[in-house]
Amino acid sequence: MNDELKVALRGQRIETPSWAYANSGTRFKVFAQAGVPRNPEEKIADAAVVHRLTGVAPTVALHIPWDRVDDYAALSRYAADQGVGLGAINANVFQEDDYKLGSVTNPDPAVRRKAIDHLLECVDIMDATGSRDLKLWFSDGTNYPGQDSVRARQDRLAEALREVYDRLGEHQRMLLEYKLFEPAFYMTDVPDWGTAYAHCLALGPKAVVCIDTGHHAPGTNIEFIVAVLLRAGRLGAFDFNSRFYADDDLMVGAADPFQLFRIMHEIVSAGALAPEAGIAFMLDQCHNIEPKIPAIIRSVLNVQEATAKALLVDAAALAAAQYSGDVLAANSVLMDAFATDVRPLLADVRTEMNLDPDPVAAYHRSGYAEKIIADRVGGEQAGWGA
Ligand code: PSV
Ligand code: MN
Repeated sequence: MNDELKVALRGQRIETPSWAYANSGTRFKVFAQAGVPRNPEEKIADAAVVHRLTGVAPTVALHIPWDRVDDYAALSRYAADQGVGLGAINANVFQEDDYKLGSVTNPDPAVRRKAIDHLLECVDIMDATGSRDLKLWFSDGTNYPGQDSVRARQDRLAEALREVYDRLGEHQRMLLEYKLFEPAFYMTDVPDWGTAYAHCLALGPKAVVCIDTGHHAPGTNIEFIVAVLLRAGRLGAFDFNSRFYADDDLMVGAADPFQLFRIMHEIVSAGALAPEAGIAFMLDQCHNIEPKIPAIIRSVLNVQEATAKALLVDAAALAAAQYSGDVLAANSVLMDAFATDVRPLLADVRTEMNLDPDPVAAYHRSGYAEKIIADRVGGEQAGWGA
């Protein structure tokens, strides 16, 4: 049993986001940190450090235009030299003045054209980087009742998604991400998993839903959404992070490790953990006040710990308790797994992978933090939005 579990943990893949390595903040203040990357290459170098120390973070997601370069094939080669690959390409149709009233749902056809062209450009980039996934999140929505027609906006969205979907290559996918609110406050055009799922169904099998764990109303049962989308074959990815209040983008597993465990339990029990199952486990976080690289390492470890606990659930005992209607026994099976301290097991897994059992301590000992602070002088630090 332990062997199988260790194989699953060794094979786990967690993608880190380029923007988490850059400066970020709230709308009140960005607190710059020393040594932060100044360009996509330096973000990739930091992601490679996280992978070298954890062994399970072999890809880094890009956000366009924040990570725009002249030669994406060269960027891909640079990443490979560092020991990582380029992952999902995240489109950005939320930061230009033209998008005040929406991007692909904007009432103005010229703005819609501009937004769709950007999404198509992202597919061109995927061709160059070899990325499988195009991640689409739209800030589109309205602030006031009556501001625009809900139905017309859905039509415009469907039309835009269709054009982009038809441009995808055979092995490329569209990840459609939903978000309840923000920046639009009355209505978001893709507010929930049901809306995202309905669009994906209409598009075809290459369109799948991305669950950002921070994008729900408080109290939402996210693991239920996971189960339903898995059953429908339309769960494509996670944007992992933690929230206390809204879209807080804190470290995954920090606010509610039990929720993360419940999510991973649905994944494990559906046999969807291995990369071949096609679920991309990505982080989408901002480290506004804490040092970024150790925070990202900590996040990877938090996902691993939740996964190890989910793998420890005694599936046979759970099924027997469920079948016999033994409510308390069934619940105990889950709670026993959740209460297990899996840190020694994960330390063993790392040792067997020739890694330091404590990646955070190894990072602090490595001198990398001091090196980037000394090296990365001059130039402009990348920030959320650059
Ligand atoms: C939107 O809140 C979001 O979750 C989308 O995934 C964006 O691409 C990302 O955040 C930007 O940090
Ligand atoms: Mn996200």
